[in-house]
Amino acid sequence: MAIVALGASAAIQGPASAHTHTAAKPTRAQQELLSRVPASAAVLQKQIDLQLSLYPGGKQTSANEVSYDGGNFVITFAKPATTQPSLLSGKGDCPDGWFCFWDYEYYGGAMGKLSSYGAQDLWRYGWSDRIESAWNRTNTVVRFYNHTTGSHSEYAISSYDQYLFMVFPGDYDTSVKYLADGEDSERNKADHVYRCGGPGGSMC
Ligand SMILES: [Ca+2]
Ligand SMILES: [Ca+2]
Repeated sequence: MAIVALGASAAIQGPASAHTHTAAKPTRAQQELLSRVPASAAVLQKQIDLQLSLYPGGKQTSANEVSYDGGNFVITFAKPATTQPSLLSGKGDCPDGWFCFWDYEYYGGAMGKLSSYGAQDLWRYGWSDRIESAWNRTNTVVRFYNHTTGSHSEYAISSYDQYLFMVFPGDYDTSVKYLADGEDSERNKADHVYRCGGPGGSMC
């Protein structure tokens, strides 16, 4: 397995773990339900139930939140609304110290958030090919990658992963990313993220 070097010297690899993608692939209807801005609390709960059945291991922690891996990865579902998803900003849901990403541009729809260093596989939480906006509230760079083909460790970025974009730390224009119409080469593509830094990690 080839490991892509990010920056001057660092090769990035974490604990070995097979990246097998054997779980059932959601149907188009299931995907549509998960990505919808729910019209009612009942639909919201259906989304959460579906999330937990398709991607086991999570726990519902509030009316609109599901938490995985002891809080390592948290999904904040959009609150029930009848307006267009693109008009709903969930930016206020992203806490300091985390990096957050949304299903729609301009922080719309469901939000996922992570704060761990190193590589993470979004697929295992049902977040492949969904991201249209992101905000980095950590203190290090976060990079987003598109998985192309082949399998590799869940906790590494490999030569199979195509770099898409990065978001910088700090409260600047460069710490947010919108993938609007016309940015189809990056939009709804990310499958892996890499947060630079951490003990022994690359600063990229
Ligand atoms: Ca999306
Ligand atoms: Ca992808």
